[in-house]
Amino acid sequence: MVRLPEQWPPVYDRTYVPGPEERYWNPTVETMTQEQLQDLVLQKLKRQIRYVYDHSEFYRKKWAAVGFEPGDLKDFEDFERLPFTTKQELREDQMEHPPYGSNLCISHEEIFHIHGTSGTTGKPTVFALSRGDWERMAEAHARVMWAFGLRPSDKVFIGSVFSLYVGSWGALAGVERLGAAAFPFGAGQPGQTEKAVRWMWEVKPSAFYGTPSYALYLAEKAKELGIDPREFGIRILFFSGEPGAGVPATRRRIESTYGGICVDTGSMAEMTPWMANGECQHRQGMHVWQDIVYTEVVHPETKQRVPYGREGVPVYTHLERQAQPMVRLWSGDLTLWTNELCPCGRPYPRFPKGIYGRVDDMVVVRGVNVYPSAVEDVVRSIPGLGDEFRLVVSREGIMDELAVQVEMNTTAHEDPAIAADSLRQKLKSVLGLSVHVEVLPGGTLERTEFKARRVVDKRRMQGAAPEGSSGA
Ligand code: 8LE
Repeated sequence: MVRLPEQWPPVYDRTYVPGPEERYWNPTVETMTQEQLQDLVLQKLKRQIRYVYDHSEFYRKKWAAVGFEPGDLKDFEDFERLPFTTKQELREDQMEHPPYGSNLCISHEEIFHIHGTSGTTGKPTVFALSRGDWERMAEAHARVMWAFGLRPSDKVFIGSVFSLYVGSWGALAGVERLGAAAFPFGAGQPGQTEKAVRWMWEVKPSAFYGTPSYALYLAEKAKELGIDPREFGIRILFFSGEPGAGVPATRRRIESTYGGICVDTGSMAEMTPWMANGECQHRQGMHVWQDIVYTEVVHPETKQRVPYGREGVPVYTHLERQAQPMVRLWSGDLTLWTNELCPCGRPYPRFPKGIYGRVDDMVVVRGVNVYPSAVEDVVRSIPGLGDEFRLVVSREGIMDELAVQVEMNTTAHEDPAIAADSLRQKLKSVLGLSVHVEVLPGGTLERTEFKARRVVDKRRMQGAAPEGSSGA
């Protein structure tokens, strides 16, 4: 039986940093067997659930509907009786009980940080954190960052939007806790990408955090300014926010462009700043750091946990959060999980193919489910093609048509017709669909400093109901 510290939530020694040669930040947990880990997770889960029950009106109400009380929680199956929580539900609750909702488990005086979403997909959601939450999430970030190779000697350029993007704040707190130098540069202001290139060239950061789309755009800008991104000297680029770092062809492009390793991390803003998912330096897919955030992968329809080796929707539960804990938060994403051990030896399950994307981003064309990330993998595996692309879905008569718009790489010498042909054939074999390919000159499609939106579904504009799916 693994012994948990007496306190819940745990209190970590803020001054502790392992020696640079140490493999693990928290060897006690990271070298457990899978059985020991399960045991630890269950103990933490019981305490988190008891805490939530005692402090959150939101969950007490939800759980009363299924007749659940914390004493009922003996094993993971008991836990699976609890209803899911959706983003929509949290939003509605915050509208009814502004601004934090009825899931605020601490007093207003105890709030240490307030964050929120930018509200691109609806009304913004507010997140409150206690001081202890902030410290624990910084610790969690530092632990995952250590696993992918970040050390106190590193200089980390944070090239993502601050203000309402929690990912940037989590990265900053983690870098500070780990003892590396943080350069919280941000992104998204007019002219900032050009400035980023100049600052990076000047300061020579050894690590970069942002979105994969932005890293590719930044590299393009650097080349326009006559700078080879390899000259920045970056050895680790880590990402969250969208698929990309887990898409093999994108990973290869980022690595060959910058000369550093590309690392995938990330879950959802509601879960972060805790880093729930993140790769180690072996980069065999994101580890699901179960003792930080308990993650289940469940079948989108039956809503039952799927066995390892199967695909499903990640569902997240905090294990160390006081202010606004999430219990069984439905992500609406799709992934595949495995518990085959990674060469790093950590006991955590993994998402070996990353997170494919939101179920909402998936388009159904002639009965085939198409994720933009699958198209991305094909586009970026063709050398003559640029990094940017769009999926345009329309309806011709009663038939759905998928067109993929791509750009020629500005420095490529390939014949556009040959590149288009090769793309058409590869898409056909990967998606099982005939796709119309449109090759555009380099620089035609809009770039993003944040997360890319690459699907244009004209069926919606045409008033036809697309075959599609939605999350819970
Ligand atoms: C594939 C986790 C964070 C703060 O970086 C973030 O982007 O949170 P946000 O804005 O709530 O967006 C969450 C969504 O981004 C997820 O549901 C998923 O669709 C996508 N996402 C985040 N990280 C990844 C990702 N998709 N791979 C990732 N590594």
